[in-house]
Order: sequence, then structure tokens, then C-alpha cells
Amino acid sequence: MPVHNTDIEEIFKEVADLLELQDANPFRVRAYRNAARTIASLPYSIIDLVEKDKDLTELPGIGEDLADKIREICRTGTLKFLKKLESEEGGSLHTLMGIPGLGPKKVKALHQTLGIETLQELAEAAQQGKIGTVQGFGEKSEANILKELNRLKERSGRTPYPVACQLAAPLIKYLKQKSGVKQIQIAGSFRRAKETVGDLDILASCTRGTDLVTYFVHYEEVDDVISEGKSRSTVILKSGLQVDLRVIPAVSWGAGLFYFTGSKAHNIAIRKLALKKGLKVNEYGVFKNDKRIAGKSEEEMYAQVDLPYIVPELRENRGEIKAAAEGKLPKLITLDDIHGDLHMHTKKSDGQHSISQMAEAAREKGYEYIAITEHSQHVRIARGLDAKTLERHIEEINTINNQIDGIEILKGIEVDILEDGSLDLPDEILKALDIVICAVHYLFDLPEEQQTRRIIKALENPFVNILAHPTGRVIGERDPYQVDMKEIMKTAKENNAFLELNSYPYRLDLNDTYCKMAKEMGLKIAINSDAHSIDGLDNLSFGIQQARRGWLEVKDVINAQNLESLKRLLRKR
Ligand code: DGT
Ligand code: CA
Ligand code: CA
Repeated sequence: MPVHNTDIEEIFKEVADLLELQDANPFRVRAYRNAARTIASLPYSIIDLVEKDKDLTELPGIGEDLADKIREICRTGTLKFLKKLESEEGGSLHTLMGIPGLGPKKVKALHQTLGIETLQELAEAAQQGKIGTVQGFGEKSEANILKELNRLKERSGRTPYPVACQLAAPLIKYLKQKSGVKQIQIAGSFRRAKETVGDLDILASCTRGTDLVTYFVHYEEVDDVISEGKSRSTVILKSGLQVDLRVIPAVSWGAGLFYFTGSKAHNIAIRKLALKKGLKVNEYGVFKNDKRIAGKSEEEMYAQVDLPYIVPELRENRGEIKAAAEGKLPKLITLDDIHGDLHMHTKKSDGQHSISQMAEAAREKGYEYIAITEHSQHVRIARGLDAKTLERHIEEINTINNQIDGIEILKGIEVDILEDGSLDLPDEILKALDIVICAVHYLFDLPEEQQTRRIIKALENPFVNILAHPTGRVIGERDPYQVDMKEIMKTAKENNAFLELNSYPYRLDLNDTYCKMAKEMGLKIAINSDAHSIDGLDNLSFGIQQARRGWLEVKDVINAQNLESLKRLLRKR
């Protein structure tokens, strides 16, 4: 991980906090704070100076000692001096200073009178009404601490993308209703379509004299206004989601959009390119000798560093800049490229609609084919099918296929991978199906080697086509199981099998980096909805977003092929 200016800023701020708590010389404390501020506001990455062996003491407020420390952080990512401070008595107290209203004096008072060192202890003391008894605190400050603690807890969790969508849509609508607003767009991780967002970053441009900030903070879902300036504001919605609004001039629209879309790593890399050409890039534009030469659109920003436009989903500094420079950017898959959906459930197991209802809804979407893939017998709560029921189910699909026009229904199953890697249904019946998806639904916590072997064995079954939700993670709920994904991908490729990108927005499994890894290995992916109802088919769009973040193109996705090609891909030997 490269060290960013903000990492150094954080470390120096923490040092300053800890020194202040130890009653260190105030000049020394201030030196660290000033250095943190200097570094944070540099328009370039300090690690570049270090790599080029430049004299850091030329920076304002940086002497020999701080220069050494900066070099140490750039080299190792950490600072021994900070570790030392943290290991001393009261070394965790600075975390309490993250609570608004708790400065060093108050933190020390709480430590000395109540022995409070952690946020947990602070919360307990506040709940028990002990804080109000400490000199310098009252009932009001106690209530305030509780409120801030709750907010911290809510905010520490990231918001899943679909939830962010639901919260953002009415807010954007509200903002657009204000007269004088010319442009509104969400930037940040939301625009990059990350599976979870830390906060929303909304950009606006307005005609002169429009007071959008005041209008923004009066949005009815606003719970708390954190800051309110002339052209920017931060609020917390009742849901706990933080929203940053920035009003930017129209001449800088592209530059602002570029800057606040991030990612930070992408921005820094682009700024580095610009620096080489003697240009300066910031949120207001591209500048040559203090003259703005671009900034209205993102396209013209990229053009200044000799690059084509790079779509937000790729802006993670994972090779997109090199690819752009070489004219090798992927032509990312879109929802329109999808020919069918290969993973869905009906009333037969735990879904809500019938086979024909699902097929008709899919046809409405313009799909050429779907696969009906019920659970197998092991999944009792989902009323999984045994071999006998599956046989009748196959007959039923045959009948419906003869009745329905304009879409082909593939006969499939989502068969359970048992503990030893064998499958929950015999080969004789799997053989009769068009498509076999295998999946792990229990024993998530096997050791890595055992879990990997289990899945590999399933993929070696000659009738298996797809491994569903390959890591089993559920966002915000369940960690991925421990597996050697490289080995699994290798096995899939060798056996003409494929991995799924499950589009259920709390799964999105494979994730973006694994998608890219699969692509680089030449392993194809199935982007499936795993729908349990007609509405569930729409989840495919979340999977497409993740696939785009994972660089996938039409050629990498089996259900972006027509029926004939798909059938060839499913015919294993
Ligand atoms: P999130 O909110 O954690 O899901 O992630 P982002 O990417 O939305 O990050 P956020 O909200 O902190 O900032 C929005 C964008 O602003 C970020 O993607 C890039 C830009 N940005 C923020 N801080 C910095 C910085 O220190 N340097 C640079 N170059 N860009 C920054
Ligand atoms: Ca954000
Ligand atoms: Ca933000």
C-alpha cells in the first residue's frame, strides 16, 4: 500500500493528541499539528518527494526531525515514535478525543477521576450517569457524549449501495426542485458504484445568489447539521448516513466531479501524470502557470494528461491509467449485453412465483433464455428437491417450454456441496439437466485447506457448470469463507466450469477484485440474479455494476452470449 499524505496527517495528528495528553511542551504539540496541516494541503503526494530524495525541510514547518519521521512513514507505513506513545500509560486516550466536545483537558479529567480509557468505558460511564458528576461536566455534556457515541456507532458501519440509492433518490429530487440549481450529481464511492458507501458526496452548480446550503440543511430527513458554510455543508440523515454537499462553479464542474469522484488513489496517480507535464490538478481545474486550461468537463481534464475518459467504476488505480494510456481500456459490460439469467428460484423451492411467471417476466426484459435452478434436498428450509421431485420438475419445465414462445427455459439445479465435496444429488439425475450450479450452504467455517478441497472436488464433477456465490460472504453480516480462490479458479478453468457473480446486492459475490482476477486467468463468469421473485430479477443491475468494477467485458460473461454459444459453453465434454 502506498502511503498517502492523509496517512501522514493522521499519524502526526495522533502524535500531537498523545503529546498534549502527556502535557508535553505546547510548541512541540503545535509543531506536529502544523506539519499535519501542511502535508494535508500539499497539492502533490509527499511520497514522490521522498522517492526522489528531495529535501523535505524546504516544506514550511518541517525540520530535520519531522523530515526523518516522514521518511520513516513513507518507508514503513507506520511511525515507531507513535507506537511508543501508544504503549505508554493513557496511550489509547486519543480515541476519546474523537468525540466532539472532548478536548485533552476533559479526557484527562475523565481518565483521572473515572479511569476511562476506551470508548466502551466512556459509553458505560455515560449510561450509568457517572460523567455528570465529574468536575467540568454536567448532565448536558453527558447527554451530548451519549449522542455522539451513538452517532459514531451508526457511522462506523458503511451503507450498502442499494440502501444508499434509496436514501439518495428523494434527496436528489428535493435538491433539484430548488430554483437556480443548474446541475446536481452524486460523486464519491457511490458514483464508482462501490458495494458500500461511507458517505454521499453531492455536487451542485447553481446560478449566482442561490442559497442551496440553507435549503439543503432544511431537508426533512436531516437529523443533524455537522457543518454549514457558504458553499459546502455536511449533515447526518435520520438513517445515520452522512451527506456532504459542495456547490462548485460551473467552470470547474468537470474538475470538481473528477476530484470528488475519486478514488483518492486514482486522483493522486492522475495528479502525478499532470505534474510530469508541468501541470497542476486540483478540484478547480487543470492549471498551467496558474492559468486554468481545463476543468469544465472530465473529458477535457483527462485529455490534458493525454488520456481518454475513464469511467468512474474503473477509477481505483488498479491499472486503469496504464490501460488508458495504451488504448487498452476494457469495453465494460452493460445490462443491455445480457442475454439471460442462469440462477433463479420458483415456488417449487423457496421462490414466490411460478416457472411460467418467471419466464414471462424474463421475456419482458428481452432475455433469450433463463435457467430455473431450485435448491437440492439438503436445504430443507428451502424445500430443496430430491431426485424424484427433480425428475417431475424436469418434465414440468419441458411442458412449459413447449407452451411458451420467445424464451427458452433451461432445466437446472442449485445443488448443495456436501461436507466432503460430493454433491447432494446423484450424477444420473444431474446428467438430465441443461445446467448444474453447485453451492456451499453450510459449514462455512471449515479451515481454508479443507474448504478449498471441498469446493475443488465439487468443481471436478463432470456435470457441474457453475459455482454459485463462490466466497459465501453476506455484506455486513457474514465474512467470506476461507478458501484459496486462485486454486478454485484454476480448477474451474481446467474443468470448463464457471464462477458466478451473484447479483443479490448483499452478496455481490464474486467481488470486483476476484472478477478481475478471473478475467486475467481467462475464466468466464455468469452474472446471475439468484431471484426468488419477479422483482428479484432486477438485481442483475447490481451485479453488472460489480462486474464493471471488475473490468468484465461481453467476452468474459457466459450469459452475455446468445443461446447457441451458451449451450456450447455448457456442454462440458
Ligand atoms: P467512502 O465515502 O468511504 O465510500 O469513499 P469515497 O471515495 O466517497 O471517499 P470520501 O467521501 O472520503 O471522498 C470523496 C472523494 O473525494 C474521494 O473519492 C476522493 C476525494 N478526496 C477526498 N479526500 C482526498 C484527499 O485527501 N486527496 C485526494 N486526492 N482526494 C481526496
Ligand atoms: Ca463518500
Ligand atoms: Ca465525503
